Parts: sequence; C-alpha cells; structure tokens
Amino acid sequence: MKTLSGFLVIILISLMACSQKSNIRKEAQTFLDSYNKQYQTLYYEWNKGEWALNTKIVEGDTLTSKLAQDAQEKYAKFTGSRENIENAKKYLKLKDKLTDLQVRQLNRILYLAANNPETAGEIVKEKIKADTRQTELLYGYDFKIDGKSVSTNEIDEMLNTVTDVNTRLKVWEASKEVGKTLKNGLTNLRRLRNQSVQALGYDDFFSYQVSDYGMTVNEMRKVCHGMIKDIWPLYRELHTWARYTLAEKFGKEVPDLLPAQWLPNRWGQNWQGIINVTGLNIDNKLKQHSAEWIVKKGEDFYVSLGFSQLPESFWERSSLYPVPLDAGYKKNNHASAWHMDLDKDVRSLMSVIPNTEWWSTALHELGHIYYFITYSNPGVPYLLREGANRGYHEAFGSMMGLASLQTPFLEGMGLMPENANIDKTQALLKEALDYIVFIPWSAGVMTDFEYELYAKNLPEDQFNAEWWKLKKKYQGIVPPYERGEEYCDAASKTHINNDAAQYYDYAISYVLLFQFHDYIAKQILHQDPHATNYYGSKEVGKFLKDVMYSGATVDWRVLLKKSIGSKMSAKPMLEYFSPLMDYLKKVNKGRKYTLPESF
Ligand code: X8Z
Ligand code: ZN
Repeated sequence: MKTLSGFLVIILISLMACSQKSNIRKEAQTFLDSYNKQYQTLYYEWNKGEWALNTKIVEGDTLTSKLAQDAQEKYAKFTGSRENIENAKKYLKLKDKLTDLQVRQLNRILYLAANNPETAGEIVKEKIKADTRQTELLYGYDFKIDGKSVSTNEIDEMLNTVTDVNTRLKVWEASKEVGKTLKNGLTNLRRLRNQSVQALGYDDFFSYQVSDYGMTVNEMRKVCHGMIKDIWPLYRELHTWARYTLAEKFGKEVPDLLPAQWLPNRWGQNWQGIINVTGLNIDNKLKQHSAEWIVKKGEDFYVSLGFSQLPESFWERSSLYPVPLDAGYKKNNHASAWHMDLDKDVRSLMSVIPNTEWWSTALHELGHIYYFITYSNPGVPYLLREGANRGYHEAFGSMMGLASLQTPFLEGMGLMPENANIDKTQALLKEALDYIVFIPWSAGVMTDFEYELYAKNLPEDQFNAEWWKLKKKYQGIVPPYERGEEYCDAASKTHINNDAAQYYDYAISYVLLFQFHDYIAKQILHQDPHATNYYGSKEVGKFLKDVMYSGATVDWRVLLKKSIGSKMSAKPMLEYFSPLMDYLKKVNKGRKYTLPESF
C-alpha cells in the first residue's frame, strides 16, 4: 500500500507539473498570438509608408515623409513598448516550460524592442526622422556631370565602358558628390542608432546587428578576417592582374595601387566589367530585349524549378524600372525586395535596364521574394518570417545569379550560341572578379568601417581618412587624390545610410552560396560546379524550398548541417576558384606585386 500511494503521489505531482506547463504555454501563446497579429498590421503600415517614400521622392514634399514617420513611430511604439518587453522577459524566465518556437518568438520580440525601446522614446523619434531625411537626401540627389543630370545607371554604364581616364575621373567624382550631403546625417544617425540600442543594454549598434547571428562582435570579425585570409593569395593575383590589364587598356603606366576611378564599379566592389570573354558577353543579347523581359525571364527561371508564378499584385505594385530623368520625381535607385505585410504582398524596387548587371540583380531580388513566399506558411509565425539568418536571405538569389551566367544555362536560354567555344579560364577569371573581389570589400572595408563608426565612435573628422585607409589595406585601392574630410565617400554607398552595420551579411552569403551551389551541382545535378544548368530541375527547386520553408524557426547552423551536411566554410568557394591560381601566377610572372603576400 505504501508503495502504491507513493506511486500515486508521484503521478499526481507530474500531472500537476504537466498541467502547469501546459497552462504556461497557453498563456504565453495567447500573448504571442496577440503580438503577432498587431505586429503584422503595424509592420504593413510602416512598410507602406516607407514604400511611398522610396518610390516617389519629390523635392519639397513633406507629406510623404511625415506619413512614413508616423507609421514607423507606431510600429516602434508597439515593438519597443515596456509592456511587451516585460511580458517577453517574464515568459523567457520560464523558458524550460515553453516550446522552442515560443522561445524563438520571445527572443525576437526582445531583439526588435532593442532597436526602438520606449525607454529611449525621444531618441527613437529623432532617429526615425533622421532616417527618413537621409533616404530623401540620398535618393533625391541629382547626380551631375558637367552640369547635366545623369542617372546612376548612366554612371555605371560609363564606368564600364569609357576608356579616357580624364572622363572616368569626372564620372567617378560625380558619383561621390552625394556623400558630402549625407555626412551630417550619418554622424547624427550613428549617435541615434547607438543610443537607441544602448538603452536595452547593447554596447552599440554594430554589436546589436551582429547579435542577430548569435555571435559576438569579436566572433563576427574573426569570421570576416578568416574569409579574407582564405582568399587573399588569389585576391593578390587578381589585384596584380588588374593593375597591369587596366594600365594597358587606358594607355597608362602600371600603378602600384588601383586608382578607384579606373574600376568598373563606383565602389570597386566587383571588377567583372574589366574583361570581356568572347562568346560569354550576354550584354549585347540582353540589350535586344526589354527590361520587362529580364524580370519575366527571371521569374520563368524560378518557375522552372517548381516555384509558383509571382502573384499578380507583385507586378501591379512593384516599382521595377527607372524613372525618367524628367519625371519630376526620383526614386530609390538601389535594388531591394519588400515583404510588405509579411504575407502575400511582396514587391521589388529596382531600376532594371537590359544588361548583365541587372540580370543578376533581378535574380537576386527574386531570390528574396521567393524566400518570403516560401516561409509565409502557417508553420512560421509573422515574427519569424525571416531568413534562417540574414546571410541566407542574401545567398539564394545570388546563387541563382551565379548559376544563370554559366555556359550550359545560357545555351539553354538561347543567350549564347550552342557549342560556342568559351575559354573556361577566362570565364572563371570573370567570376573571380565578381565573387572573390567582393570579399575584401564586404568582410573588410565595409565591415571594419562600420565597426569603427559604431563600436569605436570614429571621430567625424576622420571618416574619409579611415575609409581610404581601409580601402588601401583590404582592397589595394587608392583615391585619385587625397580626399579630405569635406567628402564622405563611405556615405555614397547605400547600406552605410539605410542598412547600417549589416554588410558582412553579403560576405557570409557568398560563402554560403558556394556551399549550396557545390552541393546542388554535385549531389543533385551531378554536374561540374563550373558548368551547371539548374533550369527545369524540380529537385533543385524542392531542395531550395525545403531550406527556405522554415524561415527563422530553426537555428541556422543546424539547418546548414541538415541540408548540406557541413558547417559554414569557405572551402567550396576556394575549391571552385582553385584552377585560376596557376593561370594567374603564370600571367603575372615577372610582374611587380604590391600587396603583402599574406593577410
Ligand atoms: O545590395 C545588394 C542587393 C540588395 S537586396 C542588390 N547587394 C550588395 C550591394 O549591391 O552592395 C547585392 C550584393 C552586394
Ligand atoms: Zn539582397
């Protein structure tokens, strides 16, 4: 009897514990349901305001920015509210009794709150105002060459084609002028961003953004520097090759470091425009088509993998093509993808013209759009409709961009003649000028600059000096002349203004995309990673959808291991480009190297 009653007591106690657990779960769920619902509504209103602000910028119009600010303030007030923070903390104290999905949402609530805490109310308000102003200044800016307005597409086109160095200098200078008008705003935003997150205990805005990966700043910097170290020997060869190639192209002496105005990109972030691989130049082919064709073909590529067609509303509401210079208004000229309502209202903002750069960019943006669509399923609460991490979100569209420029795919699309005799080494070189060259820029210059800016409080009178110090150190790029502190060349880059302290996302995305691409090529398509054709492969589509489906409901490291069986590693990227080393060493034989041998 004694044992039986003891047994009953144990059962009773565990039943009570069970029901207590289930009560706490229920209570927490009620809170989360209500939060998710309000969150979605306010997020949608905020995005609508932001969309209007970014797609139609009229000088002197104060109404649009006021509406955008009001909507953002409401969103901030809710996400940063004391009540929501306290509730989230209260339930997190009982996290052993909650499900993993609930804990993730509660952590997300605290993460969102830290960007707009009610305790820093006035600072948050000021920040929202400064943010909208910076957007207007950046995208309302009238770029001019010799007093004549030019679009950023025209600037990019000139940097890709003009061979007269004096003209190049003018174009490059024109592209940097905008920085001057943004410097005060950036200084102010740095203070406001830091103060906002400090109210909830973060050291600074940089560490806040990094914490989204579950990493400390030191860990993230280590990852970034590790990537640069890995690719450095190849980068050094590319740098040497580029100095000699460009000097010959422009009829100049070989410089020790690369003059910024010689490079085919405003920031020197990728250099693929330096070479023209016979047979592989699809620019001419694309130019025979319309900008609409580019986006439609992009959709067609995803549909061929088994993704659905884009919703009608995407075509109706997106802003995909450039605004004419005489339209009387301007718009954000940088590409982006928007998950307006965290559900079906997906849009993209681009200025597509038919060229290779926009072909890749359109595929990149559609990668975001299909990620949005795929994780907008009942298993993923609004709060977790995000990438597994931010790098994942950037990776898939860029991977499709890589795949879309490989020979078998281009042949299939009719963008190049079948059996065209493409020089494989030159093709690989062109890819390296994109993907390898990008690493010292993203993991080095951008990341270190923002680290110095936010975490080290870089003095205002050193912004430009620091920028060029980092450009020299990581990229071996120098300005045409000493650029004093009246310039703010860093601020000519979109992300410095409106996607702050997150640029390592792209470096991570490149590493991840080569891991995913390698897996797809070898394990699914059984093709050489250098020569794949994803088109029409439902298996590839299924693999991608499976990775995308869970959004941020799972740990990104676990997801990586589960989907491709490995940890984050630059190995597949290095392996992909390894055939290039021997070639470049041969070409560069006898040439003067000016970058240090190891990083
Ligand atoms: O900003 C972008 C995307 C935005 S979703 C177009 N990218 C980085 C850049 O342009 O600097 C894509 C790769 C790098
Ligand atoms: Zn992107």
